[in-house]
This record gives sequence, C-alpha cells and structure tokens, in this order.
Amino acid sequence: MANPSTLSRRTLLGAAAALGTMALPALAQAKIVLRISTPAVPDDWHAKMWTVFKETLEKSAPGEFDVQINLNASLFKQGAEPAAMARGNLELTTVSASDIAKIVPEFSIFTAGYIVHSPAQQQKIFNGPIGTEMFKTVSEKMDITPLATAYLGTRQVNLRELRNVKTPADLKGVKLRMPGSKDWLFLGDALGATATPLAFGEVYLGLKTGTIDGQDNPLPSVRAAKFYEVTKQIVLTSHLVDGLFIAVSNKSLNTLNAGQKQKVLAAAQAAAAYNNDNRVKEEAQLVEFFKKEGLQVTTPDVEAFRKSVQATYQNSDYAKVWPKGLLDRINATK
Ligand code: KDO
Repeated sequence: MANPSTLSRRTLLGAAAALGTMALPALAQAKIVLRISTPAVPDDWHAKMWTVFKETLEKSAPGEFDVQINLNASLFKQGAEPAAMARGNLELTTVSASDIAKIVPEFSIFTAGYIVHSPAQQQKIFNGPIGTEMFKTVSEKMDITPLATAYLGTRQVNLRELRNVKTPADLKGVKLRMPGSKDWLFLGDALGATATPLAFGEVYLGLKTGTIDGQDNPLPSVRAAKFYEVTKQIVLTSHLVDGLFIAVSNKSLNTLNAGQKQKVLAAAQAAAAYNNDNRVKEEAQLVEFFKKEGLQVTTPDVEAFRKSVQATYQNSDYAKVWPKGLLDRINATK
C-alpha cells in the first residue's frame, strides 16, 4: 500500500498535470473551430482565398473562431469533403458542381460544357434567383450551405505531346485525365477524348511519367500546380466556365448566433471576391507566360467543340433531369 505522503504528493501532481493539460484545450474550446479542407495547391487563388477568409473573420469577430486551413487534400481527399461535412468532421470547403450533382442531379447542368459563358455571367447566375433556388435544394439535400461562388477559371485542354487539335475528333484516343467522378468523365468523353480518372494531386506525376496524355484545368491552376513543366501544349477549348462553391456544413452553421452567421458569410464573400478578381486578371495574362515557358498555345475550332459537346449532353440522360426552362433562364442571364 502506498504511504499517505506519497499518495497525497501523487494526487497533487496528478491534479496539477490535469489542470495543466486542461487549461489550454479549455481555452481553445472557447473558440469555434472551423476546419477547412481543399485539394488546392498553396499558390492557387482558391487556396490563398482561405487566408482572406480567416483574416476577415479574425477582424470582424476577434477571438471567436479558430480557422484551420488544410491545403493539398491533406485532411480529406478530393470529393470526400461533402460526406465529411455531413458527418460533422469538417466545417468548410469548396464544392464543385459535380460534387453537388451526385446528390442533386439537376445541378449537373453546371457540369456540362459550354453552358455558362463568362465569369461575370456565372456570378449573376449564382447570386440571383437561380442560385437562391438551387442552393436551397443543396442545403436541404446535402446538409451544407453554399455561401459564395468562386470562379475557378475556364477549363482548357493541356497536352503532354504536341497535337493538331481542331475538333473533338482530333482528341480521339487521348487519355485525358479528369477528376474521378462520372460527371467529369462524361465531360472528358464529350470532348472527344478518352476520359481517365485521377485525383488532382496525382496529375503532375501522371503527366511526367506518361500514364495520361493530358489534363484539363483553368490556366491559373496549370500555372499554380506547375503542369506546364510537364506538358507541351495548351488547346484553348474553353469548354467549362468552372465554379467552386464555398460551403459550410449546416451542423456548424446551426451552432452560430445570427451575428456570427453574418460574419462567416461576409468572410466567405470577401474570400470569393479576392479569388475572382485575381483569377480573372491572371487568366488574361497567362497565355504569354506559357508561351515564354516554351508551350504551344493553340486555338481549335471552338464552335465545332461547342456544337458537339452540347449535342452530346442534349442526347444524354443529363438533359432529362435538367428542370424545364432552366437552360433558357441561364441563357437569359446576361
Ligand atoms: C481538378 O481536379 O481538375 C479540379 O480543377 C476540379 C475542381 O472541382 C477542384 O476540385 C480543383 O481541382 C481543386 O480545387 C484543385 O485546384
């Protein structure tokens, strides 16, 4: 049996240790933790925008939030974020149209090529009645709330070897890497290529070693992820004016008071605005940059791509789930 003096010293030491370890987490717990996960590489605008989010929130609500930014898919793999949010393991991310379309099929209209025409139109669509209606469904069905729309850029085809590409027929047999879900793969095939699924983080090596012949991404991501180091050509197909939706889990949103909700929304809007301004500016300058890096930047017959891709979607099951009149409403949004 331990003698009483040892016991009391142990008890005291134990209590002190417990106090020591508890004091810090107790303080940290006072802050609301917002975990963010994204596959974006640090140098891309939609990675840097999270720092804007964090700083905006730290200014508007000092000491209230602990914003934790995880880039490079280091917390959750690409596409796994919405499920993690529904489980309560993640508070914020950017979701793609294709992530949403898995649960909200009508959203697939925004995964289709040549539907949205410009970044400005994209903002009007999602900040207007179409966005309000569709985001309501997203919130109900996915238990996440889109807060702001970040322009990811206009997707272009980026090839490992030089190729004369004018029409979709010229991409026949090209193993074109696409993100790994069925909507993305459909788009790659609709471009005339053989769509090959691969996570974003594996694309650089895939291009370097030749397991894929090319990939599609907006020019700022081709720069930020350094795909230009391992490719020779960019074909300006401009097939998808792509967007990412800054979204918060409803589980997290429901724990906030009205003032905090407003501040989180404002921070997300500031982050998206920062991303959108910088990305649009950079996109206009990158063709010159890639040429200087020794790439060939070529312009195909975009009309031929548009017609063929649109026909492929119209003749598919996708068009069947698009709400009647939505395409006209999108086209009428100027
Ligand atoms: C990609 O994997 O090609 C893609 O551009 C798809 C987007 O939806 C988005 O996930 C993006 O990658 C990542 O944020 C990395 O930039």
